[in-house]
Amino acid sequence: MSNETENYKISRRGLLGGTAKMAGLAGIAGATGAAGIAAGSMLTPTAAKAAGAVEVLPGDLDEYYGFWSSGQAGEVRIMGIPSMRELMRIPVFNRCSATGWGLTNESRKILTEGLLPETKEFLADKGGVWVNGDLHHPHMSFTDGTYDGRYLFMNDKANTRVARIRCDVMKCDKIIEIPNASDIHGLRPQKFPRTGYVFANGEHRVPVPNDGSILDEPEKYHAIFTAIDGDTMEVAWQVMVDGNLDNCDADYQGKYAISTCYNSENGVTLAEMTSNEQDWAVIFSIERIEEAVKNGNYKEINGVKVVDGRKGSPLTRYVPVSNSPHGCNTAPDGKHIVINGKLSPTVTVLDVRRFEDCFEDKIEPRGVVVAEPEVGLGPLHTAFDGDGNAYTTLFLDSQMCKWNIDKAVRKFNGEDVDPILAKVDVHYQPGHNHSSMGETKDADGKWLVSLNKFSKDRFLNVGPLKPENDQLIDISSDDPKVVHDGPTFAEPHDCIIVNRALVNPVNLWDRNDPMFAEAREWAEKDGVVLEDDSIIIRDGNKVRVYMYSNAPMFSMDKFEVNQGDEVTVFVTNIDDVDDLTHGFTIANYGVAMEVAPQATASVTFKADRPGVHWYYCQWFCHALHMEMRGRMLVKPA
Ligand code: RUQ
Ligand code: CUA
Repeated sequence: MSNETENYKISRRGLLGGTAKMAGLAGIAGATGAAGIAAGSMLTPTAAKAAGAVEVLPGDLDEYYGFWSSGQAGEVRIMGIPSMRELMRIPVFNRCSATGWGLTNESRKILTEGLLPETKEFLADKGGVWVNGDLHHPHMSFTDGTYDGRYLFMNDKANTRVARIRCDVMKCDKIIEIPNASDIHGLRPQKFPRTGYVFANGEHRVPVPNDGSILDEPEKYHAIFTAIDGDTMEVAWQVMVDGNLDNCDADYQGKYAISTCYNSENGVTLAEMTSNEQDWAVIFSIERIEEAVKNGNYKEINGVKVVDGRKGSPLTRYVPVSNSPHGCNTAPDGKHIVINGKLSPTVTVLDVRRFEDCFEDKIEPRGVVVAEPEVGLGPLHTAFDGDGNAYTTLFLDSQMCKWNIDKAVRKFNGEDVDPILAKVDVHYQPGHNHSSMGETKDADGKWLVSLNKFSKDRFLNVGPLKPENDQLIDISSDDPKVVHDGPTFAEPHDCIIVNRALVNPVNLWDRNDPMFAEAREWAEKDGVVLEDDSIIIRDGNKVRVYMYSNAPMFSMDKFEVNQGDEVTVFVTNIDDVDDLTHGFTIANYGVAMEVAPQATASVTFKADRPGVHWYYCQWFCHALHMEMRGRMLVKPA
């Protein structure tokens, strides 16, 4: 590294220096401006090779699945790690042109059945489904402290929802809207004994009930912590809290959940929200909450049991930490929880073994703090290896800081040790990071992904909107190294890296899959065999068209309906060959759907445009794929 770079780094620190709080706010206000970048050692491809980068050759399979969120794009992406190849996209809160998510009856059922009545009413003249979502945190279900490959759960900050993906077929199967809360942000599944609960933080405070009668009485605003039953996808209970909940995590004992909590001032403007020197980490006692619910110590609000966990309640403890903490990460040692300072250059380490004493008032809430190392400017999230080390992203410094938990605890106790082990430049402004198996007890310390919000000069210029930059860091040695840059579209907030042995998706759908249970019910009612029949059932002005697909043909090469009919087309893909997906698109009708092998998909539309309309298969399936089509005749009324 040149002296110039060194000097630049020092002057940048000096520039942002002052109080940590000012530095933080400056960074946020200016999106770090010009000062935030340009420092650091750029690792050229050759340098990466020299550093012993791995290569996943064509045809070789990755060792890990990566599950990536996509922020305001609303979907989940599957990556291969360490190749960083994008393998698949799973539409969740977004709509998808390729698969018909949001158009097909199967997806619309999932997108609508969990909405609150008032939301359904609100959406009634807007197409019936939300078209956007803001998906931050995808996390897998756990059994005994490690991933079990059953489900992925994720939040929607934009429209206050929580969704689930089935890992056998890699499709979303449930979406629920969370009542009483506003904007679900932090989300984590219970790690032990199993998931169990999925914990979801309602971030913004809103009046409860939010009926428009209150604006400037912040004392009537509340934030809500929600526990969802991950098996049934129903809200189990909620806790009313003080402050704004940000991120959360669960312990490895099944006793507590922890959330970072800013705005202890309960303010509604930026100045009000940042005036206190300290905010909180809130500890939730699951046992005490369940007890309160069982004993009837709750208020039923909008059909949900809501307990009072505000400051002073026996159900929670508010641990003072520095102003505006952000990430909340439980270490694989099962003992430590790291609260990331954001506006403070420190992280605060809590010891789970002291929580019981804290709830029994044997120690002050602050007594659960066992370390507070200074890691650098803008600590947002922390990941772990299996050797007691932590890796914290530094948003303002554009670095990843590797530090040792045990050394940080010893230093806190007065010993003269330096817990900081290494710093790696990342490009630029990292938010989340994640290590291979790092949020489980099986953290293996091989890979770390840094999800960087800015890519600036790292890729060919694509115009004013730039991709983000997900960097892969080899953490298997004492000298962590960036080995890959991976541009991504908006905005992978978070990801998890799961050993491939734990994820076993199927290749073909099961004909009895619940995903198309309704199609089976209709077929049964109509006396139709989905896999065998090509038939049109007329039922007043409702028309049901049943056909199957078998490369390179639809079983029906034409059908006729009348203008004004409500038409439902069911397509069953009877091919039972890996990778033989068909599609069904009707030209100039806004109809498109994916039909994977052995699946049934259906779509309902109004045939209000007369004429001949070709329907065709939009998934390249065969040498005669272009010929895989037929005609719909809509006879004028
Ligand atoms: S948050 S960049 Cu939505 Cu997970 Cu921290
Ligand atoms: Cu079937 Cu293309």
